[in-house]
Amino acid sequence: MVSRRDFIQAGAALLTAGAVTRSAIAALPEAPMQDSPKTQPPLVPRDGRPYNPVVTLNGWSLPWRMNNGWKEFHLIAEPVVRELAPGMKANLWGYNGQSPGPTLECVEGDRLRIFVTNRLPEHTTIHWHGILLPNGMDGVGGLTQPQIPAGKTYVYEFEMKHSGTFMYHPHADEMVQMAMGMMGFIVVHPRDPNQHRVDRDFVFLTNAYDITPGSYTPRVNTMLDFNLWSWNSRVFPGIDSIPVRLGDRVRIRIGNLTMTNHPIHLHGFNFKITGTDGGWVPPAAQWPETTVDMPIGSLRALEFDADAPGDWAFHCHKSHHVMNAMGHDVPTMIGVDHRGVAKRIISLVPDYMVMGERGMADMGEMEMPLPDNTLPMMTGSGPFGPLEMGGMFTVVKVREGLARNDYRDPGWYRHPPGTLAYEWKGDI
Ligand SMILES: [Cu+2]
Repeated sequence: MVSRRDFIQAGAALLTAGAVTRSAIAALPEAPMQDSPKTQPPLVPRDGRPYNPVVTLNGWSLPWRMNNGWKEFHLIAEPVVRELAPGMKANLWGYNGQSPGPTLECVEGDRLRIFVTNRLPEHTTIHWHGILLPNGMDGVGGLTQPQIPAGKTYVYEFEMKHSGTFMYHPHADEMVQMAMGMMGFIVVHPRDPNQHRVDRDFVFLTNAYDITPGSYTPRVNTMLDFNLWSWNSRVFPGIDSIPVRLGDRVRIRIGNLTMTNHPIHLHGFNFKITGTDGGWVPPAAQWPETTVDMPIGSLRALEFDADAPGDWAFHCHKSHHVMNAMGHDVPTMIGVDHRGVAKRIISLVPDYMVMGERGMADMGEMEMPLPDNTLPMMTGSGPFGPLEMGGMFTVVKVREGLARNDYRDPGWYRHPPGTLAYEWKGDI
């Protein structure tokens, strides 16, 4: 019944709608699984209405089958192991092999039938955030439907009445299930593929985890003091870059399912907010920005013309959200001269390291011993040395001459002569 991991690994060609076996037609739709945390190529629609697919950052879109005019998806709620970045994995809950779950893509006017199989140890539901639908399909456990018990499958059926950007997540034991990573993206494309058309259309969710250094499972009772701030359950340097062709019109759709706001900042361009989970923003109501503050439980679609080549940082502007676990509790040592003290401590503790008295940049390049399964607080390296980042950070890489559907990392930008900051070698 379930098309397993080899289905996905067979390549992008198989990752298209309608790739189901004959025996599955009479039963539940297949539930494709994904075992890679890397950004997958866009899922080009093979049947149903045509549309221009999105690219899910460090994620994928779920194939479907058409059945008598219904577009059928099959989500499996289940425990998953997600790599947050190379060197750290987490025991999360998610859908179809990953957290977040796969992006569901459909078209305005589509009738959706979504099968949800619960393989969690407790009950769950799915709420379709922002979608206008019959009350009994809204997925609020206890209010609009019975909870889906462990081991059972429920079916949701509704028509997609308007295009836009939406999310899905449980409305059952919500604090635990969202802290464990259960969420996903829904994109409803316009009926006319030329409406709201862009060249590259990226999607991701913000989420956050509190994983004690050296352990694997999030502390689900944490309210505010998370130590891993992630995009699609990945942290820098595990977040893939966003490759863009020079001159492309680019849309990035972001949903916030954390418990705080995120001011997301893009270098090198100004953008406009063209959509929210309430719909498209009319052009007359759009204003230029370089930072969009993401309210909790909301979506923003930002758009810009990628008219400047380069490696442009793209990140949350809360500085603690661009660092990883460890170090939040380190005392501030700037200006403290502890040379004399350090000598005496080293005679007792030979491995003792003094750090922080000139700032904390040393931590970006120092290979500190860390517990297993723990990422450095400030990490990553670029063409000029350590980036000293973590968490919600990646790079929009704008390059001339990329192929239309090429989403591979183009490497680091080579700055033309005369366009790079340089050292003053004269008198000071
Ligand atoms: Cu943030």
